[in-house]
Amino acid sequence: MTFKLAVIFFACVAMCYADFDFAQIKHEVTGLADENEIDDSLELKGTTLYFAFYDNRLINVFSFFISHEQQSPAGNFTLESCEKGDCDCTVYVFYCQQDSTVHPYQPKAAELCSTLSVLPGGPSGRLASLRTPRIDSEVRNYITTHGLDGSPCITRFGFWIGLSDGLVEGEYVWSDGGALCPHDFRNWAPREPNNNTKQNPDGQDCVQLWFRGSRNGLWDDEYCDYRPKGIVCEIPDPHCHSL
Ligand SMILES: [Ca+2]
Ligand SMILES: [Ca+2]
Repeated sequence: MTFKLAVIFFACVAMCYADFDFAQIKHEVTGLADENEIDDSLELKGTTLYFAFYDNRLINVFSFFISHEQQSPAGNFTLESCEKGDCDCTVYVFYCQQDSTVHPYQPKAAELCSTLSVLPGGPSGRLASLRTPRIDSEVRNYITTHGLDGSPCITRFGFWIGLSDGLVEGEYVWSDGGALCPHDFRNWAPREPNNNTKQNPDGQDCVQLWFRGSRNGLWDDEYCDYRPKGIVCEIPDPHCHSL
């Protein structure tokens, strides 16, 4: 905690200098950082520290972000659905916040999901489609009951899910290709989706489970490449294997 406060303090100090050479400032934790400090802050393992230089002199760390070449999941659970005796399963896989340097954020999240499968060669994953109240509440409950809804898992208030209106504004499509039809289940936060254009004239086309203030995972349309997010993937598992 003390270290975090120090980071915030030096972030403010760093912002006062105009002549940073940003080409010099990225180093892995295992590089320049003091090993004793890292051992005292286990939550920082696997993160990237950013160091600020002025006149070729290291003045201090000014920020840090979660950084993984290939993130490890923060958890998963399986939902079984049965109809007339036939059952299949979907595995929901959760990732904490993306590396802030990996752009564009939501497409990269979709790409990560597509690398997943329950068995080699089996159906591949995608960003999660929360089509029913049951799926939506189970996913949101998993996030909150496992403490993934805030720091250190996420610091930018949300998790990408597989819903977007990137092709036609206002026409939302799930990652499996199905449309969100007028009478389908939806769980938008109050006054969302609003296609806010404040940060990008193209608006907001990528949906997140929003964990800011009292939203508690209600849906929000977000800029697709403005803030890194946690990720909820789904993997079809027709034969209900266990991971
Ligand atoms: Ca939109
Ligand atoms: Ca919005």
